[in-house]
Amino acid sequence: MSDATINPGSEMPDPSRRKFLNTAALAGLAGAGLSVGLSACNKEAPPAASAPAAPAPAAAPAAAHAGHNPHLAPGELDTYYGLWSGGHTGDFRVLGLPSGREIHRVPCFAPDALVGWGITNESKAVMGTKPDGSLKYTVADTHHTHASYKDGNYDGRYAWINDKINSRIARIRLDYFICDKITELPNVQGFHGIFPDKRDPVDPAINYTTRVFCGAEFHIPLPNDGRDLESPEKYRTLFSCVDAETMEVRWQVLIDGNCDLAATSYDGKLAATNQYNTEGGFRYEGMMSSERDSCLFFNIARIEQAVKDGKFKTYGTSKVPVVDGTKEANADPKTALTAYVSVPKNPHGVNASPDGKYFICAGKLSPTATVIELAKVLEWFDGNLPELDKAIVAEVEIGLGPLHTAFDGRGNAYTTLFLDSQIVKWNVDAAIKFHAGDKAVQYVVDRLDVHYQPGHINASQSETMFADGQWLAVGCKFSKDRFLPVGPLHAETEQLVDISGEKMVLVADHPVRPEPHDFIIFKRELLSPKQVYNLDDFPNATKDMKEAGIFREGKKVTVRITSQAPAFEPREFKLKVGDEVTVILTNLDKVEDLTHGFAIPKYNVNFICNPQETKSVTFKADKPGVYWCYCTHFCHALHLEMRSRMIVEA
Ligand code: CUK
Repeated sequence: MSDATINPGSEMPDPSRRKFLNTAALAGLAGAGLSVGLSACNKEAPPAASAPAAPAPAAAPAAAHAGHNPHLAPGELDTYYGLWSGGHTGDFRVLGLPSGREIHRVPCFAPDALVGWGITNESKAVMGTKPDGSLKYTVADTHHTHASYKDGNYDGRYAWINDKINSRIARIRLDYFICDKITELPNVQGFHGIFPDKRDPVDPAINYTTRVFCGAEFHIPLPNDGRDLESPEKYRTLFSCVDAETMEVRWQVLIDGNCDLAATSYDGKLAATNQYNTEGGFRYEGMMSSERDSCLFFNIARIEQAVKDGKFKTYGTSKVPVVDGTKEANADPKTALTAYVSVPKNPHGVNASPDGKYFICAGKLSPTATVIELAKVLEWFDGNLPELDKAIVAEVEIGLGPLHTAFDGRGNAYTTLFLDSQIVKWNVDAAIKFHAGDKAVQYVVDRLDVHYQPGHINASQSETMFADGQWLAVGCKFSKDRFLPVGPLHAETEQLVDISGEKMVLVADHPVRPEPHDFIIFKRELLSPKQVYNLDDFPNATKDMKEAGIFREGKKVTVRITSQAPAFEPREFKLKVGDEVTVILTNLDKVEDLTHGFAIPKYNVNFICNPQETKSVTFKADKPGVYWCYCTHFCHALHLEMRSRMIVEA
């Protein structure tokens, strides 16, 4: 077991505050400042006046290096994409960087009035419905978003995002920037960490993502059907593997403790989750009673072999195979499916370094970062490392409340310090040397004040083998005085930092609607989105406006409508009260950016149809009268005249 080591040479902002978090003092964690500091992520404690300390003076803002001006001239395009989670808006956002401009929002888990997500039949089929046809869920809480890989870089196929509230994973197609599949994970609650694999652990030809790993945070009785409510020892969590193509759950692992964030190795062999509640506590005092928790590693090839060999159980109505990854069942390294590396107190965040060598866990309640060498974890699985914790090659103090870590590809790590409201830049190799005993080594390179209480952090290409060390963004949970006041709900600040030099330079503040957590940033060349759909992709398309019209089978009525600026076809259609109506709209316009909307007053219908796209809605004609269906998306000089008269006869 390694003890945290202190770098005497590193500049610490306030040594007395740092002491507060020393292990002995942690018993008194209920102290207001600390519980508030930690609350932004867990949303438990109410913000108190003591929250962020008096704002420290901002780092010189306009001192960007030459060539690193984040401000683009009108018409200039960004050089990076940023894919952002939307938090409890339930959406997925696309930013351009370095400008920080929000370009797009992709609705996933929650309805969206612009797109008609949750209104159209196609989106409802993705979101999931109850037997009466209404949406199964209308709330969500997205935290983490990651994209598919090939050869250690993003390949532009997919992104995935989690919904913590209802344990769902959504896939976003990055050609059209639409959510095309959502899967609800069985027998888990609080699905939080998510990470795609980067290649297959066994087959070298599969050098791209085929699995997505999902960690569940909250422990519950298994199955959670009313049994074992007061038997805490029976509460469990599962780690799940979802197939990247089919989006079906391939397998799950029963574990000790819980899951928080997730990471995967570049060789495809390992996935991991940090664990902050190995105690299985129900309240925070219980969740933080141990001095150390874990970073739990999964041996993917062995797990899949165990599933093949039929060594699994199922729970409740789920048919997903669940293998046993508990400590007791995996004591022998040579057959173990899992390995529990110890990490100080309630760690948060586990991040893979771009050189493929290390996973780094941030301490959260411990002021440390723990560096775990993956080669040594594999050695343990091979029976060649007698003590698993010898895989820890550094455990060094970096500041108060470390949460997430990004990389620049030059050997440096950048970790958010939630309580210190700082980013600390530290050198991984130097930290390893320091930990090994060379106390003269300075591993802390730089510190930067951010505004305020940072959570996630990421750098350009940081989660690939091609980290380019140019830009870094940090999601600050409190923004207080950074923007014009707009009442009690503040925006969050996504701050942009130039990391191309030795010193970090804060270059911009961007307000974002609450509240994104995680994001990735990558070069724009890695994506090639399409701007116009293909009519043939939609089996229900009306390919010619001559095929438009009303088709009746008893009370079931199908209205095939086409749009071509500035007219819908047909220009009017007649229904009878009691009809079950399906309107199928095909946008025949081929011009890029020529989107139409389709709204029906009083019928709660509005959705958009992009060029060459087809969408449908189904409703009951229950109100007699005249209803002007109109185009909601500005399309033409005669946009206001673009209507179709829906007549409902009594
Ligand atoms: S968690 Cu929120 S700041 Cu959900 Cu990724 Cu760490």
